[in-house]
Amino acid sequence: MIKPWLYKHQAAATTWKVARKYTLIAYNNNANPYLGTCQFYPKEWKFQGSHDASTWDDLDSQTGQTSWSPGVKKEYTFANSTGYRYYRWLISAGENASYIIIKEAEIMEAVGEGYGSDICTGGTASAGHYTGTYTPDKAFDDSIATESTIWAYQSWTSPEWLQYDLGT
Ligand SMILES: [Ca+2]
Repeated sequence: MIKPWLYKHQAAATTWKVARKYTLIAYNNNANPYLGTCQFYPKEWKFQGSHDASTWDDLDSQTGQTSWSPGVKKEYTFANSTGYRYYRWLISAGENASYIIIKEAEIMEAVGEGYGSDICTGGTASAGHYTGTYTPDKAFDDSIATESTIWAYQSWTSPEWLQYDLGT
């Protein structure tokens, strides 16, 4: 006989998503009406997965990411065979000390020969910090339409993180 608690635990584990790709739209050379030309993009980060939001496994590491163009979505793929509930970008360097900004972030699983659609839906976004109304969920709202649909942290210090909890 299968114990109910065991069955429930196994069922939950099978829903964890195995991330194999992410995309980022940063903030670079945007003509801001108040700040002028801005370069507030991340340059170095690790993409990590976790089962408990406490212990993290490194899945991807990037340095020297300085070739951001306005509105361009940068794509990163990596090897991974483990499903996680939590994923985050642990940002260790940015171009500018004034702000760190992400306009939009996506995470995908491998599907067939390619990758599926964004799995960051129905869960909970969080970050180490944010400024004003530029809350972390704005990095996952599928919009780069206006200056208000961004996650931003002013006078930021390293390390800073942007996280998505896919839920149970
Ligand atoms: Ca957004």
